[in-house]
Amino acid sequence: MTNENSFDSIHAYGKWKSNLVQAIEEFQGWLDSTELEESEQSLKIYETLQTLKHDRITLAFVGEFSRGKTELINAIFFSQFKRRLLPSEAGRTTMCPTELFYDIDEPKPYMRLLPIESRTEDASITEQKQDSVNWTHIQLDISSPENMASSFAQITNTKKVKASEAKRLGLYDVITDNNGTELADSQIVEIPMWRHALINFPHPFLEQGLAILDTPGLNSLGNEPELTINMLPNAQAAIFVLAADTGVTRSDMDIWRRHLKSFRRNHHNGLVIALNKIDTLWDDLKTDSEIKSSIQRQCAETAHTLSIDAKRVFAVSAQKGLIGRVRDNAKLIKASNLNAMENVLSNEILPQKEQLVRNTLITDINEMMQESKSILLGQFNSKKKSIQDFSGVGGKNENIIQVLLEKTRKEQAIYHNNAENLQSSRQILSGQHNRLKRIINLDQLDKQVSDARKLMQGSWTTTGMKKSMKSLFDNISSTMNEAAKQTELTNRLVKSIFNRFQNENEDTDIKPKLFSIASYKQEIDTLYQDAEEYRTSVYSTMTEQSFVIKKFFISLVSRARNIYYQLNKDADDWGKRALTPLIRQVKGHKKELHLRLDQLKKAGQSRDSISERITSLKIEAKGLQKHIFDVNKMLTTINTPMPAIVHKKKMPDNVTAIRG
Ligand SMILES: Nc1nc2c(ncn2[C@@H]2O[C@H](COP(=O)(O)OP(=O)(O)OP(=O)(O)O)[C@@H](O)[C@H]2O)c(=O)[nH]1
Ligand SMILES: [Mg+2]
Repeated sequence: MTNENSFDSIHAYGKWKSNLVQAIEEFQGWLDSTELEESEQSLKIYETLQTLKHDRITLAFVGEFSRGKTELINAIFFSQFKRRLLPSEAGRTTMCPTELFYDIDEPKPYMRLLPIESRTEDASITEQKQDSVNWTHIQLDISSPENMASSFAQITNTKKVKASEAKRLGLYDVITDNNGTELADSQIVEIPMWRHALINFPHPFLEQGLAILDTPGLNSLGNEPELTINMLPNAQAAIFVLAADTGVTRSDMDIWRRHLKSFRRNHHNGLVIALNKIDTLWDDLKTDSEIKSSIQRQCAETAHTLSIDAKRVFAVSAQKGLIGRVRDNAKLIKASNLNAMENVLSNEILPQKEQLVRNTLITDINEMMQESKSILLGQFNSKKKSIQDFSGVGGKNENIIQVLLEKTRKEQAIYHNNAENLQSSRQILSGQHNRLKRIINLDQLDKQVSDARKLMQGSWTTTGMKKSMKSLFDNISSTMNEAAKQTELTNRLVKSIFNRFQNENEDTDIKPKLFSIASYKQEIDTLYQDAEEYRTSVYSTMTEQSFVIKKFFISLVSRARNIYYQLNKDADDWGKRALTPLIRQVKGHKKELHLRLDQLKKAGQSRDSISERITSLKIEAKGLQKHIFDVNKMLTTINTPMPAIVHKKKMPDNVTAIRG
């Protein structure tokens, strides 16, 4: 493979992730062997492992038709097949959004196609993905690139239907011919055969968790709101593809304004501009430096038009890159400049993704490991204390045992007191937490949603309908603000409970895990902006009202519900676990003290049992030490960042002039 180096970091990311999975699986077994395991913890670990294993990094290719999006995908990812794998031709080619990924639950390569007629159904594409019966399933023969290419050709299929059918499917509101005359309902138009394509493919990058989203040009984004509202915003990175032979046209600008500006707002570094087809500027009658400056000029103009940093614009040739890689022609590969763009993508997206995984998944596991470790450390210290006490008793008189008994009983009384305090704190916390749960209650949200739907359906004007859309999202946002305030109060209470515990038990050092609502609030804020964009879009004004309402609920409202659902679930989990570290600590101590007391009593009766006891305490302490050593190792693994990829080669410019 000639393009191996550019995406080295995908392998590094895959390796990092599989180390995490391994350490977390080890932790699962470890918890079992230490008898510290609790059902809530096991569930959380199971969920984390599932999320990690299924986690994907999505890279979306967006742009007007025929700019070379699919050709870029062929060149970047599939050149090792020594042919053009995905259909890329002049004119409109890709007719439906196409996702390429690796399905770890179903490793047999397949392509699934969702019929265009599903647009009239209530289920979103995300929901449709859960139910494979609605999709046309095609097994892929990966032993033959020719067979694969012919299967992939189906993505370009169209069919002829009456204009009335195209309207029913919400593909058009008004259909006109080239002269702008409206077509009669009975006239025939061409529409895509499929609504969405899924390709499961064991490509090394896809196996590491990369997913590619190829989108068709020509307003397909506007036609499938779910693409704009769900799939694109959820991608980690996007490549906006322009072509040097056309320059930035009005329809390119339209796509940029409507779909990519908001993407850039939420993804900072995740957006790259590919100024493709630079080979069309290669001119045998010009010198290399003349060509280079003309490419540079076009890049600068593009950056200026889009108001974007010129460093984000990469002048590339997908076609020459593909040919170069297929034929192992190093000069052509260099001239295509694909490496430069690939390096930026792989160097910027993956570290961001790593950070995200770290913040969302690893934090919880890290806390669980730290908490279990601190319990074992407590047990270890207590064993050490007992060993010291017993060793001190040796051949001395009864009094010492009495003193130790007295001391242990006192400690026991303190812990008894702690347990009672904790019980009453638990009740107060539960009151506060219930208040939070009442605010984010899903039934309440469902009622708001159903009221809004009735209002919208009953509304006579587009303005009335849009007003109801806004007021629903205003309500959702203000509920989130209220929830944020209540969370703050609950967190304050948890902190004070932990502080008090710390003051009463000097040798413990457990930090509280606070609940943060920030990420849900951020998601709702983004959704609010997306809803505003949808509400004010040309699509929602131009398309038939019932279709606009349907899409609004399927795409945007269901997303809000998902965020609320997740928030409820996470708040519940947290509520159950907030005081668990303290409760476990108290329980552990209680058990330990009970044991010590028992042994002291026995020691008072027989001298022999003392040395036996010291021996078994030493064995137990050693066992604990081993457990602590193991969990430390797991902690190191999960906290080790993904190694930075050092590129051996000099990073190429984002402009190249050498011709192939
Ligand atoms: N000269 C030249 N032609 C290219 C380049 N990249 C793509 N093309 C050609 O441009 C045409 C369109 O390419 P596609 O990859 O199908 O474009 P697309 O953006 O995927 O188009 P849709 O699928 O219709 O949205 C094809 O004939 C490609 O061979 C390039 O770098 N240079
Ligand atoms: Mg295409």
